[in-house]
Amino acid sequence: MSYTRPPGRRFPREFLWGAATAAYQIEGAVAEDGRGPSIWDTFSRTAGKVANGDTGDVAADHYHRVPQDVALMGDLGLQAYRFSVAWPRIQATGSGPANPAGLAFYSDLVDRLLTAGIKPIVTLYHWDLPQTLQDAGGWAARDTAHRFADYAAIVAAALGDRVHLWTTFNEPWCSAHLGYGSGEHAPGTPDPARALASVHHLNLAHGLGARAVRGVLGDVAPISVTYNLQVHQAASASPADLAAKRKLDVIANEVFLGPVLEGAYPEEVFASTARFTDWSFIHDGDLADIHVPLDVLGLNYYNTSRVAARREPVVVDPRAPFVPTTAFGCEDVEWLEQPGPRTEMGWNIDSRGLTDLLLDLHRRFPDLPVMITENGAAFDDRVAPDGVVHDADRTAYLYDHLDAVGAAIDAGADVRGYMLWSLMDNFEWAWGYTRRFGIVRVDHDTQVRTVKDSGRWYRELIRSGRLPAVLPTEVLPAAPI
Ligand code: PNW
Repeated sequence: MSYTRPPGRRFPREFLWGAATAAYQIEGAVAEDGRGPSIWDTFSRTAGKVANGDTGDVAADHYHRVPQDVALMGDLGLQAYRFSVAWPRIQATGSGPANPAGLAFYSDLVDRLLTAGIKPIVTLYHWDLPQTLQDAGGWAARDTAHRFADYAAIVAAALGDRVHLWTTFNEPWCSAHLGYGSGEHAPGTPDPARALASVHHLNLAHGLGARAVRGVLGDVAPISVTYNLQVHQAASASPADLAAKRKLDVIANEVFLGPVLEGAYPEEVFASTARFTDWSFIHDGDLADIHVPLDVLGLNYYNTSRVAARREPVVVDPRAPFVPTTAFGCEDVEWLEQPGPRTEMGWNIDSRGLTDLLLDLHRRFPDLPVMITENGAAFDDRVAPDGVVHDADRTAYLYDHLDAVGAAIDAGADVRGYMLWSLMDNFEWAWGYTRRFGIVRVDHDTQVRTVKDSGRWYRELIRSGRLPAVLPTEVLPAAPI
């Protein structure tokens, strides 16, 4: 008798299955127990910045619901939970002595997770900069990097070896490029010179923060950083379109990957941004500080984009006012419409892009394991009369992307885990509460949590460790009637 392996993908035994959130998006309780204001409190209270004027004042009220939320994670069978620590809970103004109530909140959360058999994955910075530090220049000011290192040491000392994996930063691209480029995120003031200074100071803060954590916990402390690497697909293989892709890769990805993983900025970026800055904020010794060995690279993946060189020559008047954009110095590049289906964010769905990205990273950094620290989708969830959310489109998105992760693993990529975005519906930044990413529905009026169909499907996947060869028809999107 021969044994036939069941079709589908079996993930490695040690593969870590989890879900992710971020402090400002779920906690609420923004003025409790000594928390100071952050740039997102300020931004969300500024008219016109967030849909419906929504704020994180209450969010999913997680601050008051830790026991039940951890129980929910246990019910879902999560093996890991990725959350962020709110800096303004630890230091209300971003410097000075630690606030014991803030530390106690996260220490209690970590203990409860461990008791439930869930590994804590801690992000030190998920965008909620103390407002006092913003008033002193924010990430455009070098001092903020030193303040971050002090804060990182405080949290490391308090949570210590109970943490499975430390992440210094979540998506510094968003802090610099959305915060000071497009202005869609806090602080929301487009200024390319400050954006590029922020890029460098975020890199510096990563290096100093990683060193601070290891200074407290020893070199054994596992450290990562999370990037939302942008996948730019060239519209053709012409030299002009490939050059356009490279130019965007440099300004979006290489300005982080280069210094952090290779110890140098890509040379091209100095020329493409010369109009905005001379990069004199890079001091002697900074690159050595930034380039610390990492244990894991965190990757957030949602979609791809399609790019080309503009056909007509572009003449830029250096005295013209800055047009808000995240692609500094890329006026000669154009974005094309991606074909295919989209999520409620308007983002295209392209799971193949994830396999390709993981394999590219594996070829380039063969010794650096990767963790998917976010992946998921917003859809227009409808609640059935029985209270259930039949979110087959979300399940299909998750299925396709996990299949893409499995394909990359089978082809040799070292992927250690998958943190689904998100555990629960939450404050989706500039979109407020109008976009839902959760596998658990949160009623934003009553705070009642309801596991969606996708959550039940994910629990079964975790239990079996195996992705079936085809998505069972009962969880496929219902055909339009
Ligand atoms: C990430 N973009 O944000 C964040 O890490 C999460 O906090 C967030 O909720 C999630 O993705 C879904 O949006 C992003 O404009 C926000 O390209 C905006 C962009 C990318 C990522």
